[in-house]
Amino acid sequence: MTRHDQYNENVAGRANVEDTPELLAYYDDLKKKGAAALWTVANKIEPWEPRSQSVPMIWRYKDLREDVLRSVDLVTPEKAGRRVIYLDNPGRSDVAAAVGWIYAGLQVMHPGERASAHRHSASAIRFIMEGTGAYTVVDGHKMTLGANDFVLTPNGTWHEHAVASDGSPCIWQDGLDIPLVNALEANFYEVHPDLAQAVTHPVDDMTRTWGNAGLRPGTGAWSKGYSPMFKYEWAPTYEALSGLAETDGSPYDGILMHYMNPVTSGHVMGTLGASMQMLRPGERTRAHRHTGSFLYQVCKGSGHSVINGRRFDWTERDIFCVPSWAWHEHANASATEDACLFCLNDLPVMEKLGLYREEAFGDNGGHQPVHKP
Ligand code: GTQ
Repeated sequence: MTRHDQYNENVAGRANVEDTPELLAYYDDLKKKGAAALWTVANKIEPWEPRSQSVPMIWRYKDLREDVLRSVDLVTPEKAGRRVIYLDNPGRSDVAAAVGWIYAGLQVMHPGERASAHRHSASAIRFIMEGTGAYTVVDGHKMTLGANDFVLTPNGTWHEHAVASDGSPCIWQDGLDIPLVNALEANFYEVHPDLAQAVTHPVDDMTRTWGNAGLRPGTGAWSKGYSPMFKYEWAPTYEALSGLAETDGSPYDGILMHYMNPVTSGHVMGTLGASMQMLRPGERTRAHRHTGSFLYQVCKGSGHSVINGRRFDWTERDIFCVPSWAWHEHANASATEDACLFCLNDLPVMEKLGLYREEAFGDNGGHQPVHKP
């Protein structure tokens, strides 16, 4: 029982009705008619504050990588559709989410392999973890991808993934809003009639057109609800963060930059946002919490995060989640090297619906007491 639940027992306006035989019979009668008494569920469906069902957790790459590679010998991309090992949060298994309403998986592809083109109502990002030669085609635009680059496949866009025959085996993280779109009962899926798309534009044209600091193209309007940039590269991202290393940054996040739709300055897609943050050598942030679901991937360095009082040590390529309203703080383990965390989140949804809320951890100099495991 939380402090709030105990308090709840004696608070006017909160449900506090004891079962009697008469009431139980009444509830049975209502159930038969497809109805129920609000006071039997009110405290559950209207908690004092968000109660995430997602479990804070870490997926360590050293534990999962071999299993991901093994899938290559077990199934073909043709048969599996997509050869992916997904991250199954024990609190969210029923909706196949890694955290909140966000799905994530690790996909592996060998040189010369290709997944057939399809489109769906769910939006996706694909973040490259290792390997060379990966590319994605989105609505006829081909994007080449290296480690720590990511590509958008926004809802409704035709997309297919492949690895060039002169590349090396690639593993990437898929992140999609599948659980959210399913919760909204709005998910459609279609296979491309030709199974493969024609590339109808110069390679990497969308990033070359829209990815120039301080410049926008003189021709061509863009009014879709997602970024035209499609691919975001690691090198300029890291350069931008490094250029800010001398500034104060955020006490909760170090140097954090959101990837943006260059047309609106808003999030990259309507339902999924992404950011990259740098923890400078020796940096330890203060704890805070906010609504929204957050899935981090360690791109560089090592350190730890404390999430709801539990310490999670991480190193490159590990993935960990911060559920909605969970206290969290991060620390870089190195006194000489920076650490970088990529983060996929549902901030665009929280912000658009007016549900974003944030709170600082006040006690103990802004740091959570850490529970012993
Ligand atoms: O490539 O669009 O990991 O539809 C799961 C579902 C990837 C994809 C996943 C998908 C995709």
